[in-house]
Amino acid sequence: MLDTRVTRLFGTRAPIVQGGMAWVADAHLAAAVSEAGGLGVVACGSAPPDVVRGMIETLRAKTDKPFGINIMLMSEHSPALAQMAIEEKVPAVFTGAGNPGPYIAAWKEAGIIVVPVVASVALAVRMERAGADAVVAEGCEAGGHIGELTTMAMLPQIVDAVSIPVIAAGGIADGRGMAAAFALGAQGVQMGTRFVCCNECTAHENFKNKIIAARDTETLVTGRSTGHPVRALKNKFARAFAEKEAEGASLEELESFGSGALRAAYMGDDKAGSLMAGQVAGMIKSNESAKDIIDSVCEEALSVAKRLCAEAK
Ligand code: TUI
Repeated sequence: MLDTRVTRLFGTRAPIVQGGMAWVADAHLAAAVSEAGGLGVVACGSAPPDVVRGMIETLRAKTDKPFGINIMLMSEHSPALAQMAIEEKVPAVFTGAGNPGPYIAAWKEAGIIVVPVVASVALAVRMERAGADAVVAEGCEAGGHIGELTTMAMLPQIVDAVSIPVIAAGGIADGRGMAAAFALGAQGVQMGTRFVCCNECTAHENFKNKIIAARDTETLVTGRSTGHPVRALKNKFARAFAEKEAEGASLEELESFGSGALRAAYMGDDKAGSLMAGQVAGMIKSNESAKDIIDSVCEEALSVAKRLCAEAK
């Protein structure tokens, strides 16, 4: 269908990676995405290794297709999770929210495909030198923990700076976004928010319905003052967090206010929960199966490419 360096790297049918969203990206979502021809990714979030082992076992009982795990490097468990990935022989490890440099050699030795999520050219270059197989270039349109740069500006700069394949993330939810990312030099895309509204995603329907109801301007970035900016849907929690931040609350106070908010959103508390979602929330209008999402995104990207070719004549 769409054969790129990214499909060949992972052995998938489609060059689509599912974002490793803490709580939301469990074994059920990841298995459905992998089974549908994309790369499903189990998010470790703040879970300890034994919980993630159980998730990997559940996923492997549902599909024999390739998959990945995402290690969020701010987690206290990340050194143990890095080791667990080797013991479990996971096909691919993605990392976020930090520099995975110290782990890369051991993962490569174990035959694991290593894909750090980066938010700058400098980190992309460092990751290539350290042996990464690809990078995810994630712009600040994304939901959750973000960097400074937009996908549109950052992606071509990373593509020019590295030789490994680049997977675009942040602001992509359909085939037009995929075609745009490919025009900028990406060879794959990662989508998170679109997969929250996936039938196989176990997040509470209150969370999914908030994304489906969201308009373009309904996300908010909080946490810039703490050095950990996070994009989420505007709700009671996000507004209260922004207010505390503006009043100069301490890092400890903000951290304790925010702790547990991601789990609360997953469980259906759309007021006290942190409904992390990207700026594309306004484009998502319904829940669909993982297969329908992957097939329609690829089909639309191909039809955009054909239209551009026809218009270029
Ligand atoms: O990691 C993400 N997104 C996330 S992690 C997360 S869990 C969380 N929960 C509560 C508060 C905060 C986070 C929710 N969403 N995306 C990948 C990503 N990585 N985006 C940006 C980065 C990044 C930023 C700076 C990666 C590396 C970096 O610098 C590392 C260095 O040392 O230079």
